[in-house]
Amino acid sequence: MPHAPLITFEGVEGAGKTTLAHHLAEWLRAQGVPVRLTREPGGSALGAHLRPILLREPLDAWAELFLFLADRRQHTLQVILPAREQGVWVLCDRYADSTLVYQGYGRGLDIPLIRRLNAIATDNLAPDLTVLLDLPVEDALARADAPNRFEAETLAFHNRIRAGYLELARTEPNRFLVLDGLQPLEVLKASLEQAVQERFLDAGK
Ligand code: Z5A
Repeated sequence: MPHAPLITFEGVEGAGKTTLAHHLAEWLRAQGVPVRLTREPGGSALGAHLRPILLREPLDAWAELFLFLADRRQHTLQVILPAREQGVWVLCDRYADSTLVYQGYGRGLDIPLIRRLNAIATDNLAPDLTVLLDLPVEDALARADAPNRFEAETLAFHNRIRAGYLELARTEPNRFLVLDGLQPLEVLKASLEQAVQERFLDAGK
């Protein structure tokens, strides 16, 4: 039996990832699809300890990278892989692409090295679909409900994040679904439902 899909949500802070991930979970459950909604950082028991450190404490860039990777490895092995093996779809608010763009494009750490470390942290697991909500960073940051230490970064930092995501999406057009995050929520929800219907639900009939 093929594994259940892993769908990840990415974008700058305040882009609307959490809102859309929750919507997709509800929409799938209403159709009888079993779903595990999770997030990074913080999706595992270890992650619950790491999340406040990662969002609040001043950290050296490499220390920050290693903590995000530790969170991902534990989350992948304890939560994501077991769910998929049981036929449960996994919807994850941020995953390995966040490390590539924030620690790579944002902090300037070595991107090929981050790819290799991500491969270890994810046990070579790649999302079946990545939903990228793209919009100008000024608009996204104005929406963010729960500010964290990344919000204090310069606009240039957040623009590197946006550009990094768009570059990743260009190199993997089949994996990424890029949505215009400035569109009204109802339009975004309908686009996502249609994409998931066509890519996974109709394909499985
Ligand atoms: N990070 C990292 O550096 N490296 C890594 O490997 C990982 C993460 C995994 C985690 O922050 C931080 O860790 C993150 C990157 C870094 N920081 N930054 N920047 P987080 O998990 O606490 O938060 P977040 O993921 O960055 O963002 P968020 O504030 O939770 O935003 P969001 O989930 O994208 O947006 P939202 O909560 O769904 O929506 C925000 C508000 O906008 C809300 O009131 C919505 O009702 C509203 N909204 C949403 N969509 C729309 C539309 N379309 N129109 C109008 N209003 C909307």
